[in-house]
Amino acid sequence: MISQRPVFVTEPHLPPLQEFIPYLEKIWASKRLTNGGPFHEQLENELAAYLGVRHLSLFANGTLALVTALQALRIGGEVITTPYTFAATAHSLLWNNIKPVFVDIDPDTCNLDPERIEEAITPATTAILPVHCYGLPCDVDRIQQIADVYGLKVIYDAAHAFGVKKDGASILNHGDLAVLSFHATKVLNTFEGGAIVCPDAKIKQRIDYLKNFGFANEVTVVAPGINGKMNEVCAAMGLLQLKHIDRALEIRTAIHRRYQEAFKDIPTLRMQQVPANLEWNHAYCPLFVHPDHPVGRDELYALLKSHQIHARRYFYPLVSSFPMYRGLASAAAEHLPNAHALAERVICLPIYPTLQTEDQERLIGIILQTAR
Ligand code: T4K
Repeated sequence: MISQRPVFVTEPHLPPLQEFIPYLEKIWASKRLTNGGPFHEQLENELAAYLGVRHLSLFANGTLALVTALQALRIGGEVITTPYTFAATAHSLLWNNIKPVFVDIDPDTCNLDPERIEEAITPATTAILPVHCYGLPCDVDRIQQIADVYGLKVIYDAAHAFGVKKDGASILNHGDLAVLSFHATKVLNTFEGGAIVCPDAKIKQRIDYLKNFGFANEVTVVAPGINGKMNEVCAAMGLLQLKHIDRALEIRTAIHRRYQEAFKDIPTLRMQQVPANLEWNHAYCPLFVHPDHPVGRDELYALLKSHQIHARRYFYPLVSSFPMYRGLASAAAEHLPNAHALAERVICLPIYPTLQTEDQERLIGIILQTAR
């Protein structure tokens, strides 16, 4: 009998519970729950070493990290960003009273198209906030060139880009700052969590103050900071996850390869090309359904749902279509043709380490049926 258990776009990776208990016992014994405890410090060090970055500052979630990264660099005015992302990217700008300026994406990478950035720069532009969408890197060299010419800061929303390397080097070292998410749905999760990757100790210091109400010491408050701290339970979870991450990444790769193999001969179903010099994390598995495919994207989404397979249309609708953004001149559909086309075609297929092969084969079979 064919299984009909529900399958979601993702499922959090959870190491065996008994491996987590010793961490909890330590927290119970020390009564150190938050405010930069020992697990917090250990995770900052271990993550920096694992990722190949100089410094990072842990956060309660990726959104607070984004908001704080903008504060840390004193960004204001206008910031160029992508509409093809999760709401948090642009929302972090509004929370800082910054005007988002949407620029179209490259249809192959789904990332900000560098060739469209310069025309969006005005005297009010202070920074670029690109997203390494699905964990596939932006054109970091071209973006840095533009930023250097115009004197702009670059903050990468690297929420999807945990562990991604190009030519053997971490993609997280690009830009002035890069922001990670460790949300339950991410490649490495701490239940909720995030981090800012910092190039030097000085900016990390400022960020550490900002995430702790601006306290520099017991009696000195240097900025109107926020409470963005990661607690000890989440930090402990991160330490345990690090022990399992390499295996989890291997399984993701194998799952992605099975999808690629299954759809490779169907011209109306496209998956992204992964450059040979890239160590990708397979954070998501977007499939692009061409308008000539016998079954439309939304029909396919509904068909999968009827089989208890809950794929997701990341990122539809575009952020630029949300009510708080659609009045902006840069949100007009005619400026964002590639982003609109991809948002209409994309469906993200389930990919996570505990995805059962039989479930993956079942959903591949349903999709293949639509091609006949
Ligand atoms: N920048 C970018 C580019 C991002 O993608 C995100 C977050 C951020 C910034 C902000 O980072 P955080 O502040 O979140 O750290 C999910 C996530 O909530 C969100 O973190 C993520 N991006 C976004 C792409 O996806 P939803 O609304 O799709 O989540 P939800 O609750 O529908 O979860 C999706 C599926 O995952 C569920 O159908 C089942 C499964 N799931 C989810 C959760 C939360 C579980 O099995 N267990 C769980 O605990 O946004």
